[in-house]
Order: sequence, then structure tokens, then C-alpha cells
Amino acid sequence: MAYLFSGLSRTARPCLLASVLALLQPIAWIPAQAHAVITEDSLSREPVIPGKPTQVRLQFNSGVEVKLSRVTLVSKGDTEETMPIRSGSRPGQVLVSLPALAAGDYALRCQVFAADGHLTQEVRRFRVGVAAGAK
Ligand SMILES: [Cu+2]
Repeated sequence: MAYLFSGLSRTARPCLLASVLALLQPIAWIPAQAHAVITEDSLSREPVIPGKPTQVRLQFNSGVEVKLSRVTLVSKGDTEETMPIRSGSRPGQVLVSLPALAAGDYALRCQVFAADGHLTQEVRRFRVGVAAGAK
């Protein structure tokens, strides 16, 4: 990190920049420190077929409070729709019921409460149809 600033002149401005970056870092690092992180998802291995309802499995590294969590489907034009979710058979597994989707690009926005009460958000992009399976 230090080398980023080595080329900058020794004025107050880089110091200010460094201070601002230092303040922002904890916010930027929330995903890395997340308390319920997706460790595996079925989207990366099983393509979503157009026109067919699909169950997506999300595996988290910790227990998840499903009732306090929300998974939103984001489609073209930033249209958002809350998807039905329920606990899977394995600890930390969440099942998302996707409706039949037309071909195109989508994303799942996962707002998840870990068993310890911490909220984290992750986005998983996926493609339905031609060249499906692309991340
Ligand atoms: Cu936590």
C-alpha cells in the first residue's frame, strides 16, 4: 500500500487523501470481514434454463437467519423483486426459488443475517440462456 503514495509529493494533500482512505477502508472491507459469506452457489455450476423455474442453492460459511434475510432478483432496467427463500438441508444453506426467466443477464442481491446478528450483502450475477453459466 505504501508504494501507492511514494510517488506523491510531500504536501498536505496526500496526507488528507491517506486520512480519507483510512476512514473508508473499514467500509470497503465489510465483505472481506463478512460474518455470513457465500462459499458456494449452484449458479456457477448449473446453468439457469430459460422459461423454467429454478432452485438456486447458496451455501454460507455460517448459520443464517432466513426469516431476517432477503434475496432480491435484479433484472434488466434494475427491476428488483424479492425471491422466496428457505433453509436448505445443510447448515448455512439457503434455497432461492427463481421463477421462469427469459434469457438475459440477472443478479441475485443477497442480504443475509448471520446467526450472530451481523448483516452482510453479496451480489451474484448470472446469465440465463445463450452462453449460460458465465459468471
Ligand atoms: Cu458477525
